[in-house]
Parts: sequence; C-alpha cells; structure tokens
Amino acid sequence: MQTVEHIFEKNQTPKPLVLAINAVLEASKEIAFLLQKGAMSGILGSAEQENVQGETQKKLDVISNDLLKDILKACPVVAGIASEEEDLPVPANKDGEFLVIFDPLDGSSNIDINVTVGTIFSILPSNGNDASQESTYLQSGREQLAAGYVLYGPSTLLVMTTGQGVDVFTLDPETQEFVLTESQSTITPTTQEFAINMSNQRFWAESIQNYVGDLLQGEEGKLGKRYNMRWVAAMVAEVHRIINRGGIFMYPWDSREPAKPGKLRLMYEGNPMSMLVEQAGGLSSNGKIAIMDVVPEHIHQRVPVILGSKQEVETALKY
Ligand code: AFP
Repeated sequence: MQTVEHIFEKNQTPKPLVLAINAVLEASKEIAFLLQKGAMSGILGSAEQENVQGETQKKLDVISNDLLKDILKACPVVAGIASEEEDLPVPANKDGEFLVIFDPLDGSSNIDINVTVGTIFSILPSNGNDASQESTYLQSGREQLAAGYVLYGPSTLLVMTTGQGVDVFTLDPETQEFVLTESQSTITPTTQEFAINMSNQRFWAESIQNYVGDLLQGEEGKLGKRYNMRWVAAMVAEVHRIINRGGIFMYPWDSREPAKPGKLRLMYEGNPMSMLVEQAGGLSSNGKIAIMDVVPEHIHQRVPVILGSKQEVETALKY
C-alpha cells in the first residue's frame, strides 16, 4: 500500500511543495467529512451571499472556502491564495514560496441533491513578489508546480500531478490517508462520449453548432461513429470520467453573456484541469490555443474550454 506521502518521496517532490499540497489535503478531508454528514451538519442551502461572479454561494461553498483559507494562511510556505469565492487575492506569509489558487467547491449546485462535487487546486510560484497584488498571480498555466482535485463522490479521491504524470488516490475512511489506487493514469485518445450543456445550443457559435451536430449524427454523419452524452454539471466529475474512460468535455463561449468568454474560470478550473489532462496524454484548448498558454489578465478571468481525448479534441478544433 502506497500513500500520497510515499509518492512524494518517490517523485522527490520538494518538501515545501509537499507542505503546501498537504495543507490543501487537510482542508479537503474536513470538507469530505462535512459533506458526509450532509443535512445533519446544517450545511445545505444558500448562505444568502453572492460571490464575485454574482452567483449565490451555498453554505458549504463559504465553509469550504474559509477552511482552505485558514489552513493555507497558517502554512508558512504559502505566500498567498486566490479563490473563486474571494474578490481579491489574500496574502498569507511574507516568506512563502507558493500561491495556492482554488475553487473550494466546484459543482456546488449538486450539493443539495447529494451528487458529486470537488475541490480544484493549482499551485504557482510566488517568485518573491507581493502576494497581495493581483499581478503576482497572473501567470500562465505552464508555470503551475502542481494541480489536482479532490472529488467528493461515493469515495473521496485525490487526482494530482506535480508534472510527473497523474496519480489517483482514494481516501481511506479508517486511516484518513490518501492511498494510491491508480498510478500514471492516461486518457484514451479516442472516445464515444461527449459532455456539453445541450440546453445552451442555440447560444453557441456556428463552429460548435456544426461539431456537436456531427456528433449527434452518429454513424450516419461524417464522424462515422455513434456518441453518447453525459452532463454532471460539475467539471470535476466530467474531467474525472474523462481521465477514467476518455471523452470530450466542452464549455464553449456562448452569446448569453457575449462579453464573457464562457462560464468557466481560467485560473480555478481551466488551468489545473488542463495540466492534469495534458499530463495524462489528453489535450485542452480554448478553441485557438492550449489553455495553459493563455496569459491571464484577471484572476477571475473566464475561458472557453474544450478538453479530453487527444484525437477527439483535435477533430473538434478542425471546426
Ligand atoms: P457551480 O460550482 O456554480 O455549480 O458551477 C459548476 C461549473 O462551474 C462547472 O463545474 C460545470 O461544468 C458548469 O459550471 C455547469 O454549468 P451549467 O450550469 O451550464 O450546467
């Protein structure tokens, strides 16, 4: 049995980086515990606050954000944090080396119906810059030192990369340790599964309309095979399915809010998921360039996302 600590040792992950990741994992175990208690812990429902994106925050969004924030601020290697639920970056320790970026609870609309949610994280170097300044965080995804998610489903899983492939760990409920359950995951290059919110179809650009139209044509269309569709409404679960059995996930630009390039956030969702997908042999694009090559202009910037099985994403990009 190998725990996440054994893998850090095997990969010679630098000790300070291990401390930063472990701080995220410590918070995630508490979040997993609260989710398991469900309604009994009084966490369901809305906290009657809006986050910076104008969405109503669920109680557990707020609690998860605060848990992560407190634990990370107390971790001496962390210089600062940026959260999907915080308007501004939060400075932590002056001598810290890392910036920890996170979506505390992705897919939070699933909480009330007891469906999968997850914590997504990304770690960047602080390069000695002022962690109270947004500009310090505006680094492309290629600068990430580690990325991953903790998936709270029937079991609690950690899927993580430090740039040496993607490993999957399962939280042992008895020992509270993350145990390696799949080493070096790879994404199958072809697939017959796609994920997109079809209810937005009429708002998509023509290219996406055409591509999805061809997916729906199945074996009679020009792609020549039948596709199935899945939509969990939590990117963390969609990416996990893709890492397990392949697939293509899309959240493209649409005309509902034309000024915003899509719904998903570059730094909290796009970059960490892209690092995992690329490390597992898949592709991730905003439709023009690799998501990890996008240079952020704002911490809450949005990005169109097309990611997953390499050949399927390549086909989509031809459109
Ligand atoms: P929430 O965390 O607000 O539930 O949003 C989840 C998410 O950002 C992403 O995880 C999903 O893929 C996507 O939004 C679902 O969006 P739809 O509302 O279009 O289903």
